Amino acid sequence: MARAVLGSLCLCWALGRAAPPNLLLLLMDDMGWGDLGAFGEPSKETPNLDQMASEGMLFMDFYTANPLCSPSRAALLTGRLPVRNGFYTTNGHARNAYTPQDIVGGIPDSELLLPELLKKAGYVNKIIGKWHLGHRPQFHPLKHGFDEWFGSPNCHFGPYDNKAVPNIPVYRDWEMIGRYYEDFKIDLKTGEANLTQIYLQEALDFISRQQASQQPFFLYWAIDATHAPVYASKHFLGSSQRGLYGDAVREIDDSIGKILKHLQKLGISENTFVFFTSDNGAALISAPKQGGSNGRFLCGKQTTFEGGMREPAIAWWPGHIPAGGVSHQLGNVMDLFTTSLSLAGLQPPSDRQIDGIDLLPAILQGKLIDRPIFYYRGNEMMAVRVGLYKAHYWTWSNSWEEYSKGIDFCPGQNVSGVTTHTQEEHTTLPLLFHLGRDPGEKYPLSTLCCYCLLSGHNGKLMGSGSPISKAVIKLSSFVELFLLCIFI
Ligand SMILES: [Ca+2]
Repeated sequence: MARAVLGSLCLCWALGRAAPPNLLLLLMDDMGWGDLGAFGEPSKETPNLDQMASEGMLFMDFYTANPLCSPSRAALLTGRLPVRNGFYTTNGHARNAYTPQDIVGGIPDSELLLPELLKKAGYVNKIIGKWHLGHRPQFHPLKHGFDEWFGSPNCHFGPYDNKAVPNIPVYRDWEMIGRYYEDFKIDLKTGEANLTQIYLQEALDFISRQQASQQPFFLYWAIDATHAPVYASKHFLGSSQRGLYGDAVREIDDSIGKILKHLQKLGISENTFVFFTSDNGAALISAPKQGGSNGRFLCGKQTTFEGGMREPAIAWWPGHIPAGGVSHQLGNVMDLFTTSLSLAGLQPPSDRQIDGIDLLPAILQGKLIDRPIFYYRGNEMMAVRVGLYKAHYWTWSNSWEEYSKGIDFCPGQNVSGVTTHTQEEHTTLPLLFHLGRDPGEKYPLSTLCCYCLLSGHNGKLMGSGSPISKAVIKLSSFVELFLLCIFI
């Protein structure tokens, strides 16, 4: 294999093309848009991430494909919406799908994951941390393109009764090497756990090995210290103004600083494309002790309001990405699939619909690519963003039944008629917001003046083709009509 890779690299050089860059994807778990100093978090406790942003490019309008761990990660690794890659359910309208340990499903064999495709360009692929795309043998990451794994198939929930419900396993490659709470301690009383340090060391070792072997690598660093129950190692406990959650963020920030410095020390920072983001918005249900901040955005994890879907995002590639850039390109975790393939000199698969786009024109040349953002919750497209307009076709936070039990995805953030506890359909007349003037989705634009106009444009609004193209036509038409209403 090494000979084959060297052969392909030599071919690249012979053709005058640079070798493909290493790919390092730093994926946080439940970290919110408002958790970084660079995004305005007041305690300014993320100096390394803030420096990464100042040396690279901040993405202010970057989204996940679903506000929950499993479908978000499936979308990232397949470049496809969860309704295409199978990570949705039909047993409850707008119910987000995920894969706890008592679920038997997982990523279908028919899906092509990013590491499977990167192998064609000679990449060595490693996942460190949380997989969450199924725990049965057929769903193992090494069956889906990864060459190495250190981490777990699930969240670090527990501790469980080791007879009826065993603790979550931790793997090194094919082998289960222990379990959370038993071999990999998490102290729920103090919040102490050494896991981020272990994940950091795994990353440093892998990067060193790949640099020594001169093989391009894809490292998917999917750590989970900011997912409840949040944890930090002893050195970081009590170090944050924000409590235990902030301690976890500080340790992650410190670790990312060490990883980036390691790339520089090895002399490969200019040949390593690094992207930092999160899988979904902060879990306000657990905040402030066990959850983060979504800044001024509405609600959090599980919802399709901005707080559930908009993610902190930073691209870093010294010598290639201009320092200090801020992009308002509408981006999505699915774009990391297509962008990574582009960096590797590969084409996305042509036998299926890919929803991610290549962000390199935005990252390297500052271009703005016109594209919509679809906000899915389970099997339902809840909202669409085009430009600065966001139209909700459905609104829902959670059920009255859940809410009455104290489960609140929007604590302290009730917006009448928006953060509803019944599923409200607005497909005939979407609830429209201008995210530039109203990023918190507090003030729906008046639709009354447009109603008669809309009812006279049913043919145009219905459009044809797929549900998604229909939705875009709907939103575009609606926005046009809305603007028309402003000026008449
Ligand atoms: Ca998550």
